[in-house]
Amino acid sequence: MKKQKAAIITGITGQDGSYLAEYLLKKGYRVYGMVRRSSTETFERIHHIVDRVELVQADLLDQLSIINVIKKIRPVEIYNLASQSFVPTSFEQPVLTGEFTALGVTRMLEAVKLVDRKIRFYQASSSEMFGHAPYTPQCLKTPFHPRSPYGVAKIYGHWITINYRESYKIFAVSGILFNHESPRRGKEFVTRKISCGVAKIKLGIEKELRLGNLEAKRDWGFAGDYVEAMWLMLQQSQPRDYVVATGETHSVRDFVKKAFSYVNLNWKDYVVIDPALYRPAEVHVLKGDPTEAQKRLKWKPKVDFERLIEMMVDADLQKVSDTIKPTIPA
Ligand code: NAP
Ligand code: F7E
Repeated sequence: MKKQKAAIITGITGQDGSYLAEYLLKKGYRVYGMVRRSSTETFERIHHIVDRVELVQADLLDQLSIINVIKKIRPVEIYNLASQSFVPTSFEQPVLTGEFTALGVTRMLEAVKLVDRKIRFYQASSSEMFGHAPYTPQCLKTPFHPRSPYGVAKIYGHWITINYRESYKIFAVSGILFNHESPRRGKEFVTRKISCGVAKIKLGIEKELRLGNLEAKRDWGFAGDYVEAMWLMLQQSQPRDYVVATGETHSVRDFVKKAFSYVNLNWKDYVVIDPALYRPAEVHVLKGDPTEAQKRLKWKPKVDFERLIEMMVDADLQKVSDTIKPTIPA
């Protein structure tokens, strides 16, 4: 009988980790999720699969805990998705962001180097590394110009991954993923903030939605599609980095307009611009060139911009209406 492959996902409790865990379970992997200790459980996104994955405790800040987990599990693949991923927090906590998002990657790679150099390693790089990009669309050749401590930390993670590949012949690759969203997106990110806000306004719980810069443009895809690209990158014969994107860009204003009009509301009646939500340095336009991923990985996003918005608004309408349902006495 063929032995089941084991994979470790760091950040399994996050948006991408939850979709990737589902994807790898379907592929027949034994899935191990690395979780940090917390006083309350953060398993909301994986509650439906928690009995089919194994959770192991370690922290990106603690080298020995990572080595011990990898030694115990001996995975064939590691997906390093854990990080401090919210850009505004990186301005408030730049040092901690560097510890998690930059040095955390070195700790993971050092553990791979020490325990088993045959383990295949995926690093979650980001379009935020392009930041103030000199041209559009962005591809692997585009120079980096990050605009936040988060973007800077991700560049460190990106290059240390390449460095371990070149220095120690580890199959270590970076996926430079452009923004990807879903009903499981954290509520502080703009798309989910909008879908939650629209649902609450539609259901009469809130009267306004406060937002920052509506002119920023992003290349938004669906997280469920993007985890497939992560897996495909680790199945190739040669390690190589990829840009993963839809190749389309839309402004925050477009997203807002479509989300409100989907529930027959006019966004202008509800959106309030709050200058406090502007960033010290903004990334104005991002649009990725997914040609190489399409050609070599045969990867293509399935969910388009409109469908993504509808999916997120529908899910939040359902969640919000569940919370306001009157309780029927027994
Ligand atoms: P997310 O929802 O914010 O999840 C982050 C995960 O990291 C959570 O599971 C969190 O665990 C874990 N984590 C944070 N600090 C940790 C530590 N010290 N030790 C162990 N685990 C820790 O992020 P996401 O959207 O799924 O993104 C996944 C990865 O892709 C991140 O590295 C992100 O920077 C990167 N990325 C995301 C996008 C995007 O558009 N979503 C695009 C490009 C790159 P807790 O539950 O304990 O907080
Ligand atoms: O902001 C503008 C804001 O926080 C998008 C992370 O997953 O993707 C994400 O980073 C845009 C920015 O995502 C609000 O100024 C306006 O221009 O949803 P976001 P992000 O910063 O692009 C990359 C690829 C990652 O790697 C990151 O981990 O929207 N915006 N008004 C707002 N943004 C927020 N959050 N809240 C607002 O009220």
